[in-house]
Amino acid sequence: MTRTRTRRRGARLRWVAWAGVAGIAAGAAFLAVAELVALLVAREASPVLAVGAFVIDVVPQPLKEFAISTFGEADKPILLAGLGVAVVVASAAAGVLQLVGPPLGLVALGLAGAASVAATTTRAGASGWSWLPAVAGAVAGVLLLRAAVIRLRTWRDGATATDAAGDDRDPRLDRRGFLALTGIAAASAVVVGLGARLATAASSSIAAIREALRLPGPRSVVDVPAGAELDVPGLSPLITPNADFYRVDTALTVPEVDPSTWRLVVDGMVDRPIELGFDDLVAMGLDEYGVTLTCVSNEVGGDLVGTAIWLGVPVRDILRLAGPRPGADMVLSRSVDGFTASTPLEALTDDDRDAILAVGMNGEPLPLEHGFPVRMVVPGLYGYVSATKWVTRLQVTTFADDEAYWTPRGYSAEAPIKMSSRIDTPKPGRPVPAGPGVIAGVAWAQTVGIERVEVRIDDGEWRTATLSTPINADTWVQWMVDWDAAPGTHYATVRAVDRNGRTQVEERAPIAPDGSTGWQRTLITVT
Ligand SMILES: Nc1nc2c(c(=O)[nH]1)N[C@H]1C(S)=C(S)[C@@H](COP(=O)(O)O)O[C@H]1N2
Ligand SMILES: [Mo]
Repeated sequence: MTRTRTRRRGARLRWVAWAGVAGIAAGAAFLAVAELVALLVAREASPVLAVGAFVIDVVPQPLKEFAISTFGEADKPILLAGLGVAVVVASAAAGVLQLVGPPLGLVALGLAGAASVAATTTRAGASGWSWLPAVAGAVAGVLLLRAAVIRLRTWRDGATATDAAGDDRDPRLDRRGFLALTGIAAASAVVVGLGARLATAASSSIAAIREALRLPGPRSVVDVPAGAELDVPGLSPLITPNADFYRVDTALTVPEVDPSTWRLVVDGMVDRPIELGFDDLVAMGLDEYGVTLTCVSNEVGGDLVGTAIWLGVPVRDILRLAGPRPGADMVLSRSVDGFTASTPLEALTDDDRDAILAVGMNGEPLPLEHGFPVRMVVPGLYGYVSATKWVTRLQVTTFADDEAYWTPRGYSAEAPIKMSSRIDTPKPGRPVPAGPGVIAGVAWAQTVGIERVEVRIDDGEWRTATLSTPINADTWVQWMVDWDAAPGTHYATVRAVDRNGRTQVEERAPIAPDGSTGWQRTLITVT
């Protein structure tokens, strides 16, 4: 008796497990068909990546910051792996639902399709066909799940019927049909796997293309003056090595852009829309520019800031070829992945501001994650309104007519970098020995330049720090003060004054909507 019940429960579990397998096969078919259709008609509309990108877009900025600080560069692979697990579990659940309560499994797949369509079509850079991959995938998934579970049910009914005499169907046929169907779905999943593999291979081939790329030497180099770098252990280097340069973007996978097919379109409110290739750009002549890039998400004391020697061509020279029309006041730069930035036209045409299209960074072609092959760099403007990586289009327009990626997400359409200063050493939580020591860090006020940095220990007098000789007004300076560290705990506070005589804002402001303010105050333990 007990044995029979156990066996029956075991048998029931077996059908549930097969239903789960059918669901996973249907999920795989969904993705396989969607990827295939995406490849053919709408490359940007891969549901997995679109849903991942959607998650990135809807996640609030503080959570993004948390992900970046916790997982670092692995934040995106972790998101993808999490999505993968969720897809498998949800697909299996849809299969079981379809077995025990049809058509709930089909409804679940339909809802997944609708969610994918929402993600792919609202994605920046969505084309007119962006809905198709998810719809085709959902249809394939629904048809497969329906057919598989019908076969599973007849297989089950046949196998469990006590009297099969009245049934002329051979349960083995349904079993075979079920396994064949799920097998085909599994084969489709292999197609997706192969596709992913190919994409990976393509990305490494872009890496190889970048490795092989030889940029012409610069016509002019950045003059790094003597005394530009202070020698203090723990102080940020004057030039941030590429490997240590902060990375911030919304790209789930690093876009793969081949310089030989890269085009830059300059259009919108211009007299002559133009199109340039990579060689055309390089042929305009490359010069070096020292610029400190800053992210609007940089908290006071944060590390989303770095200085590089960029190699590039002034944006004004390119805009001049197209001839911006009167009335235009903004350039909407667009990346291959749909990211956009709104930069005041005037900041790009100003002869006194070195806004560039950069192809090189610290003596190398741009690293892939920093925008290979071409990105914008504009001194004095936060990255999200100026530093478009993998840039392919400059649309001359107006702030009234167009808005960029971050504007509807709570950030200002225009955002000059706010002057700030940072203490690099001593670090909080790292006690220093009593006696003579050094407090040092960096300070920036792009386009204006730092005049003075002042440091206060506890409630003492403000003391003027020694500054490194600046490269130019667009790069940060290093600063240091000697101090005689008395045992105990102390607060060090830093503030900067720019060359216009303005003092760094003391009042604390959050990063949204246009950048943080406040003086960094750090706790130092002296033992
Ligand atoms: N295509 C693209 N470009 C982009 C972004 C992005 O999300 N996508 N983020 C911008 C932001 S917010 C910043 S701060 C800088 C960061 O550049 P980095 O990653 O090279 O340091 O890139 C800008 N360019
Ligand atoms: Mo940023």
